[in-house]
Amino acid sequence: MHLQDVNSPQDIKGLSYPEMTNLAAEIRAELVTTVAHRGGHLASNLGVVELTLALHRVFDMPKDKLIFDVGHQSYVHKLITGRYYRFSTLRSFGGLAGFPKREESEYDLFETGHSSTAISAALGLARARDYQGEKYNVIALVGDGAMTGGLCYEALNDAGSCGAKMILILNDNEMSIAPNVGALSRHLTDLRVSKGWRSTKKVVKNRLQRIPLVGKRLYRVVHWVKDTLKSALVEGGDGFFTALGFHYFGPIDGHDLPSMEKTFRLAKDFDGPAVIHVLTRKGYGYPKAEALPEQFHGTPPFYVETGDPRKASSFPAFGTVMAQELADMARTDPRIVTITAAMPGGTGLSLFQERFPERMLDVGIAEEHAVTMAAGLAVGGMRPYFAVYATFFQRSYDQLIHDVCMQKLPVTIMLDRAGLVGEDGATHHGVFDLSSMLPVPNLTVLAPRDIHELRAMVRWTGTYSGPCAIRYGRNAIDMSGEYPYRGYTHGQWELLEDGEDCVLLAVGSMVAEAVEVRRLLTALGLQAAVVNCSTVKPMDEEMLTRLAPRPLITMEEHVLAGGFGSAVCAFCVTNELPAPVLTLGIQDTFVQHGRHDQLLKYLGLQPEQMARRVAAVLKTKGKNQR
Ligand SMILES: Cc1ncc(C[n+]2csc(CCOP(=O)(O)OP(=O)(O)O)c2C)c(N)n1
Repeated sequence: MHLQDVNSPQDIKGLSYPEMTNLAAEIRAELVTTVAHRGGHLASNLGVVELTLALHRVFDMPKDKLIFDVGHQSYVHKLITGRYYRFSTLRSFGGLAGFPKREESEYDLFETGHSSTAISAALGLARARDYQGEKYNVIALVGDGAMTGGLCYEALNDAGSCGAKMILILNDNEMSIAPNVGALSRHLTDLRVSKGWRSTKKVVKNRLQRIPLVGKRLYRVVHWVKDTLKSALVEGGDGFFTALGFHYFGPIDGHDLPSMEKTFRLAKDFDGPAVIHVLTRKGYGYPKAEALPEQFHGTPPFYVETGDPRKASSFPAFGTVMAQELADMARTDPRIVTITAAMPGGTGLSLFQERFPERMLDVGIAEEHAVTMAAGLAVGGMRPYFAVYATFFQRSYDQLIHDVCMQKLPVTIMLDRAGLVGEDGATHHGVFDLSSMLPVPNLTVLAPRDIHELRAMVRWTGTYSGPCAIRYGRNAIDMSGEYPYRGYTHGQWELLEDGEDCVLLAVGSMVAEAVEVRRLLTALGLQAAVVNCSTVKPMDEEMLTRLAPRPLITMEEHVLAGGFGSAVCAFCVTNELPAPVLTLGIQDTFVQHGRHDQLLKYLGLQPEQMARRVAAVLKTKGKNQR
């Protein structure tokens, strides 16, 4: 049986273990080839090959329900649930998603992308099953990194006390994206140590007992030392989960199919909440990923032979610039401290960490905690900067309002990956931040046009004593060739180009697009002004009032509802100015995955499309048409 013959999990249930070993090797080869071509989450998937196969052999999906936490490790599951032939389209526009998708398959029961949701969702399902008198198993597959998220503990607390039958598979590879952090991670290490002792025990027992005469006595002494040491090291062993009302199985080797299957069967028969602690190795089977699991957690397309990315980025990304600037400021300002929620590399903060290891705090996947903890730091006299992807910051909304802004605390949020992120898709686009932040009193909201403006804004925050958020996108932008940056003045927009026929009011990444739209409009005989609206809140009301008599067009890589365009409309209506003739942004829809430029095109936000719409609206409104 080869991978291409596997149409459903039924096809692998009867295979022998040697056949399964071959299948696992074919799956790994397919993972490496496809991700090398498309980019994606490689190391995590390589680590769960045997684990996923064991789950599908012991349980009866889709009758039994499997929920992936985060969902980035669902590629193996996709390959054996009828999607092998579409797997080469992974993460491409119109192709398979990189995360579970209900519309893709009945085996993708619950959509994920953000971390730490699976135990809650599984408990909900288990309760629904019990309310409806049905019989099936519910399994949540959760990584040790995801277990740093607070939602997991709310769910464990509830599940352990309600006693519903459900299985939590804890996939422990000692890594989040970066090495895992926190007290639970230490506890899991203790459990691993206890396992080490258990296998050592077997070896020691066999070897010592083979020594004539003294062997048995010596073994008893060693055994006593071992147990004493073990209890000192493990301090209650599996106590954490059992204290919460879960039955604990493990730890077991997540690359040993037979022992996993044996344990899964035991757990299947257990009537109540159970946790199975499975040890896996991230990147297993592809030496480059095993050696560099962080780099291969989420990788751009790469060369299989060398592991090198196919395309090198040409100048520093926004996150790098942010981290460098903060590190420079931190030399003279000892109050500056940075925070990441398990993303030191992605946010750029690892650069800050290199220079100030004591002043970079990795709190785990705990965005809510990060913000409230930042508020505490600020009250204590520090200047915290929390660098976080816009999509994950959605988690911290109440903390932003209640803990930071109400108290006017000097906490700065560096919102990375704002706008469309591309291949990671709907769960990861950062397109709701302005709508949520603009209504919050006391909060300053900024969006730089390029890396130079970001640098200036970061520097400015050092002089500011209130809450501030700075949003920037994934792709680095440098406009200094055509528009050298002249410096940041808080509350003032930047008029980059003037023009009589209309005014393009653009935010962040859209400023460079607006320049392009202007060029296209010029070719149509229309003169457009271009404004870099870098302070989204407060707006430059004076400039807006001055420009409003001309037809206004707003441009943002963000949903239209409640975003920048809405704010401009509201200002104009309130101040009896003519409202914008066109607001360009994302309609009321969840945008799927694909290349950034493809998504912009799909949404009608490419410069040519925007220029056509602007020209059309100016024509129909009959305003300033030459
Ligand atoms: C709320 C949230 N914050 C951050 C992330 C980014 N993220 C994706 S996977 C991951 C690490 C997950 O580690 P783990 O659960 O152990 O899975 P592994 O990749 O190690 O198998 C992080 C931090 C996320 N998906 N959701």
